[in-house]
Formats: sequence, C-alpha cells, structure tokens
Amino acid sequence: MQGITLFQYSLIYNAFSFTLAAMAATTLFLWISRSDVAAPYRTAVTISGLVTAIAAYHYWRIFNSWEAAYDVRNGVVAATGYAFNDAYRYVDWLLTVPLLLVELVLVMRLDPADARSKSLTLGFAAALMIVLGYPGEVAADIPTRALWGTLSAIPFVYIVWQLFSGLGASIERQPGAVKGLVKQARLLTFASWGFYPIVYMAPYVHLSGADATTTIQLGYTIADLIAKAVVGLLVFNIAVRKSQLEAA
Ligand SMILES: *C/C=C(C)/C=C/C=C(C)/C=C/C1=C(C)CCCC1(C)C
Repeated sequence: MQGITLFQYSLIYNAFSFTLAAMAATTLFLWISRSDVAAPYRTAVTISGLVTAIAAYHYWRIFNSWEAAYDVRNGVVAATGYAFNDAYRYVDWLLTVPLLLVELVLVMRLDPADARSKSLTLGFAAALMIVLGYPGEVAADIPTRALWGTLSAIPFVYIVWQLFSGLGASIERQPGAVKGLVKQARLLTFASWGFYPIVYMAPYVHLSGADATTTIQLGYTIADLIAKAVVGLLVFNIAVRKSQLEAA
C-alpha cells in the first residue's frame, strides 16, 4: 500500500494495542466474577468472556501482523512487503458473532426449547453474514465489494428483524427491573453492529489506499470494543440484577 503516514500507522498501532488490553482485561473480569451471578446465568457470563478472549487472541495476531507489514525508520513508514492479514478479523467474527447472539439469548433466560431454536437460527444467520462479507472485504474493485456486501446484508437484516420482533416479545416479558438494561443491550448491539457495514462502505466514497485502510481498521476496532467488551459487561450487569431479583 502506498503512502501511509506515521500518524495513520501509529493511530492503528495504538488502537490495536489498546483493544488487545481491553479485551484481555474484560475476559479476566468476567471469568473471575462469574460466581457473582446465580447458576442459570453463569453460561451467559462464561460466553461473554469467551467472546472477549477470542477477540484478545485475534487482536494479538492482528497487532503483530500490522507491525510486520511496516518498517518505521527516522519517522518514515515503509511497507516491508509482508501483507497485513485481514483474515484474522473475519475468523474472529465467524466465532464471536454467533456467540454474542447466544450470550444475549441466554441472559434473557427463555424457555429451553425457544432458547435453543433462537440460538441456532440467529447463530447460523450471523455466520452466513460473515462468510458472505469476506470475499467483498478482500476484493480489489468496488463492484465486487458491493455485490458481496449486499448479499451479506440479507442475513444482517434478518438478525436485526429478529432482535426487534422475535426477541422483542421476550424482552417485554423480562422483569421490570431489568427490562431497561436488556433493551439497552439490544440497542447497543444494534448500533455497534450497524457500524460495521457503514465502515465497510468507506471505499465507496472514494477513500482509497492508506486512508481507506486507516478508516476501516479504526472503525472495526471501535465497533469491536463496543459490541464485545461493553455489551459483555452489560450482559454481566443484567445477570447480576436478575440473580438478585430471583434470590429475593
Ligand atoms: C465482534 C464482531 C462483530 C459484532 C461483528 C459484526 C459484523 C457485522 C455486523 C458485519 C456486517 C457486514 C455487513 C452487514 C455487510 C458488509 C460486510 C460486513 C461483514 C461488514
């Protein structure tokens, strides 16, 4: 890639490093605090920590790949010839996106049959969305990017529709004291997930080269922090509240 500035290089370098630390710390917190919630919610908290653990691992790989792709000498950044590997991100999403939906379904504590079928259909739609997005992400031209992006948007729309209609009814049945928090988790999920396709479209508006790379990497990183770490902590909070309610 041509002409990445030292500022752009350092911004992404530091964003990856920060995110690696944040994901690892969230994992530790969630797993250590697991015993603070009642037994029916422990799996939700374990899975929240698993999501941030998988992300921490991939940010470590992404960070190393970024470092290997450039050489910084006397304030000048030059490509080393080693490609920056975008596949880590998509492999991460393939694992974490279905788990994030399962985490939401579990903390709502639906009846077991309902929870199983919702986890399966939502998990499958999420995996399909990621698999269809990847060929577009690595495509060299805009029409190919747009084609796969549009295909990937079909399962995305299905998931959003399920979050608001299918799970909507179950959210209304949540105890009053946590209904607000569950709605917050859903809204934060919707807002952060909606950010990914927007970031994906950066090259559509004539952003290219280092500017496109910087926008895409920074955008996905911020969205990951919210969708995984912040939502994970919110799910933990919901689990704590529901445990207290049910104990009383
Ligand atoms: C932790 C990672 C998460 C929550 C990733 C979510 C990713 C998406 C919602 C991606 C969606 C995409 C589209 C809807 C179309 C364009 C291609 C994608 C894969 C960026």
